[in-house]
Amino acid sequence: MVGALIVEDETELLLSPGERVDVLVMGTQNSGSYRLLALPYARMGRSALQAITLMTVMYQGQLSPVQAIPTTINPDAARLDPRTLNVMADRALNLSMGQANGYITGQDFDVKPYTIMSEVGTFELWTILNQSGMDHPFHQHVNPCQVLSVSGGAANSAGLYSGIPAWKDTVLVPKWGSLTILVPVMDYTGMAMFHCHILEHEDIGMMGIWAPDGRRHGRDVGGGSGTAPSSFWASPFSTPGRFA
Ligand SMILES: [Cu+2]
Repeated sequence: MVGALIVEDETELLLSPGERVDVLVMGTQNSGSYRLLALPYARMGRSALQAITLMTVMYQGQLSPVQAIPTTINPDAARLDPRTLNVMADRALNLSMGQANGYITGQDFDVKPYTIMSEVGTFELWTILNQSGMDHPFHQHVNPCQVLSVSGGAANSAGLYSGIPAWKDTVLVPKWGSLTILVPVMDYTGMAMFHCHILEHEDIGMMGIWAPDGRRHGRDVGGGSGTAPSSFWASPFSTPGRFA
């Protein structure tokens, strides 16, 4: 998902559930045994108790002449400028929890799914507000996004993806913070999802439906009605339950 080198000389990287990065590691230490660790992280004030060893790397022998890490991995990767694009909608989605339910803009998926109807060939701005005291990794299917800004969370994490040409489908929304993403709406017929990637939160309702080609059903391109018209459910391409 990442099209360019994002950080250099980092020894830690915050990864939320479902999130992926490509990492290039230089072995410049002395011969020996080195561990890659999953470190404790306090996502809601409590910290996990211990680090987990993900991988142990052993190496020995002479160091080769040190090669520089390339400054560019994919020269075709570019950041998009929303001011130059056909931005059709500017949406705000609120993530919240309460009474053992999860919500997107007040709507529980199991009761009344929050629904976005887009138009293929356009772009949208989505601002996801986290109205809870816990981090939520926001994941949208089908079309990866570019991060425009993040507020809240650790400063080095918040600024990580907002200046580089990375394509992301899962981005952390810090507790009491917000995330703004640029979403290209590509050619896709039928129903996709967006949800918190902490599965317990998705399962209690923090999930919504996204119809990238929903405009032909006649509602919600930019209006943010949050509900799907019956014609959408009647479409042969949009069968409820097809949440792949
Ligand atoms: Cu969550």
